Amino acid sequence: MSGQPTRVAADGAGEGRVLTPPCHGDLQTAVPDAWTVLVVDDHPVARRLLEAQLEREGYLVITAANGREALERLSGRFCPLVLTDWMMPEMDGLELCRAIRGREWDSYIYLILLTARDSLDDVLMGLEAGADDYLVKPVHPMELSARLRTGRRILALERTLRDRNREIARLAVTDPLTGVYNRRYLMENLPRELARVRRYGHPLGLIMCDLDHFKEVNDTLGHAVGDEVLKEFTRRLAGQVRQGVDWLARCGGEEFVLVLPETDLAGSLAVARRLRHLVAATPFATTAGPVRVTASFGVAARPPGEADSPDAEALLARADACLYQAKAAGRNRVAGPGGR
Ligand code: GH3
Ligand code: MG
Ligand code: MG
Repeated sequence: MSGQPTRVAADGAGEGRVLTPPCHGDLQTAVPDAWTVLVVDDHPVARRLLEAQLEREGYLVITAANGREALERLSGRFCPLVLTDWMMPEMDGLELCRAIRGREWDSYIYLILLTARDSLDDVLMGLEAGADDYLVKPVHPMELSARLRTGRRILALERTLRDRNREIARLAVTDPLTGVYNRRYLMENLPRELARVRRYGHPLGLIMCDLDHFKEVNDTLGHAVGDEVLKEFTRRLAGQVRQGVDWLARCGGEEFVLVLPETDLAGSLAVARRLRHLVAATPFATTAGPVRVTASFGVAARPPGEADSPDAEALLARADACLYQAKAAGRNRVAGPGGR
């Protein structure tokens, strides 16, 4: 492994990989993926020595001459490891520790105080201020190296936990079969979307759709093929929505809701007609061969302005009533308010 820094991910560590500590006696081994260290010291010589050592070990090093400068650097570029002196003008290392702990960051910042102050009181005060580790100057390069490695181990662990929590949160609002949002997400987020558009007097469209005679697909071709049809159905729908604006939720077995913020009734009806065509026009490719599928669509919208402000339940009920009309009128069609 070369001592040169490798590519750095946005948060300063190597693409979310978990770092494994090197084996014993290997303390000078280069950092596997470049991690960024912010070195804070008011003494230019001390700063340069630390910088040289850490760069030799493969770290990407950023420097600052006091706490205030360090905070500036951190707000410009997130840095997971901070190695700071205590005694500095303008803002000392203790204040820096407190300031860092008092803010929200992208992820955890591992803080090491490196200072000439060596009394027990100092150590306790430093750790109390939020430092994760406390080193007394002069520190042996091998010890500094090992302490930073401890920091990386903790940061890697924190990152793994954060990724898992994110994944759990994502799974809690996702339908496992189709990958679109589930009913829980719909019921939590539709009121939020409605509150937002109401505040600005904007419209919001809702399309409820249901596959026609889907039970027959299951009965004749089997449940697994039915699943394939459901997946292809959501793929076709999802391919038509505006990325990052519209969203699709599965709210029942073969029933889906498409939420179209900033879209009025006419626009929502146009989208529904396009989707109906997109489903009916081309058979679905399945492992049992091509299957002809149609779906029915019920459309409702919150109009722009203040006049009509249905809540989520009311809007869903309107779309559902229209869907029922589309089914009753023969399926494979779109129905809106007033039979449009
Ligand atoms: P309609 O045109 O009136 O909507 O008729 P339909 O047959 O589509 O509606 P019905 O409500 O009678 O049947 C829905 C079927 O959807 C029955 C159920 O087994 C099936 N279904 C629900 N969830 C799933 C699923 O996850 N996978 C599969 N393969 N089938 C499902
Ligand atoms: Mg100093
Ligand atoms: Mg159905």
